[in-house]
Amino acid sequence: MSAAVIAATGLFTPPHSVSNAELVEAFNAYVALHNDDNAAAIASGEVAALIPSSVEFVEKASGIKSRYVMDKTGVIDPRVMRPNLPERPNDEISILAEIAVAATRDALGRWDKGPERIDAVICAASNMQRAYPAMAIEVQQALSIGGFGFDMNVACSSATFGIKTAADYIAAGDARAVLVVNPEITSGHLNFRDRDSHFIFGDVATAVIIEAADEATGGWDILGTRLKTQFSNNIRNNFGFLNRCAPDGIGAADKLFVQEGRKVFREVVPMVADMIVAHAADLGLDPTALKRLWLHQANINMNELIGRRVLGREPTREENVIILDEFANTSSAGSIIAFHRANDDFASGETGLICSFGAGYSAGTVFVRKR
Ligand code: CO8
Repeated sequence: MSAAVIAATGLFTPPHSVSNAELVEAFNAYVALHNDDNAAAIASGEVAALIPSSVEFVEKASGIKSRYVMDKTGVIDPRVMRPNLPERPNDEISILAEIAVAATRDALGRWDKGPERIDAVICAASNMQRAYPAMAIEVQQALSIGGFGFDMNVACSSATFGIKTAADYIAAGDARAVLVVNPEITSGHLNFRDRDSHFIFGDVATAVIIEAADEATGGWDILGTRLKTQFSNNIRNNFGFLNRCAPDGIGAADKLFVQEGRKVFREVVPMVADMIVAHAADLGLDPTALKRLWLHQANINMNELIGRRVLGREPTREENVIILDEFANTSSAGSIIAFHRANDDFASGETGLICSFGAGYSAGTVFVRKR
């Protein structure tokens, strides 16, 4: 049985950044168009008037200031309100696999070995390009990686579930190194016409190479991994292959992301904080002695609360890394971006925590120690 190491990480950042001001301007232009088009029905009470969004609310409620998207033109056009991403022919790599490959190339540039040393690819993300063939196999093909690949979806927790799966393959002797990619084009399933959530998400891709400890030079020892799920209806997306079979017809809104944000906040914070503290105790680690938390990036107030409960003090920005101000919620990739961006200053023996949480509910903890 071989212990596993996080050997390298990589990041792909999409070409377009959208500020809160730009997003809110587009939303409010859409609201004005809707209210004008439906003036008579609104006056008679048949249709409810839409209410504008506000930059101040978005920043105060979430901490988000901007987000990256794969296509900005459609997102900020009040008559479109979704990214323009043309379909590709079957002989071209899919857009999600393409950004996963870009993040992987970044990770490979930070690793002392090549793709021929990777024996498995896991694409762990909250939305897949299609049912099959798997994106992971496209990535394998694009980078000439041997072995096997498959896709898995645990919403925002996909990356930590993927890292645990990879570490288990290594422990079982099934692979020398495993690539976990997290391509997230969340703008494809975000309802930019919904005032409650139009600002929440952003696009990105991350990659993590997990390697057998006895083959690795440097990197991060994985001290322990733990996963948890608990059913909740508070974050849903009902898009699926059976939609077209519903005899009564279907509404479109619930085939995009929907949530009860307040309930999620209230229920997930204690669940995750308790999980982290219990997992640390089982590993013989003092959570208050962790040098850094790389938490899932959904909401700054959530991260500050979890940080306080875990570290037992008001964490500094250095201890509790925030990247959601720039990236928004990038689903599975958030904690990996935070880790990727803020780990250079660790000395050998220092410990930290990668932690994700989200729909399901689901949560994953990965404690790491610099080698
Ligand atoms: N502008 C101005 N005012 C607004 C706006 C807006 N845009 N939106 C709401 N308001 C108003 C409301 O009308 C309400 O007014 P009133 O008090 O008069 O009724 C007031 O602001 C407060 O509204 P809320 O209670 O909804 O606001 P909150 O303070 O709770 O903040 C948040 C909303 C930011 C959504 C917050 O609840 C939150 O972040 N919760 C946690 C969410 C979370 O972590 N979700 C995890 C989801 S990620 C996941 O796992 C899914 C993966 C799939 C991703 C891919 C799909 C795209």
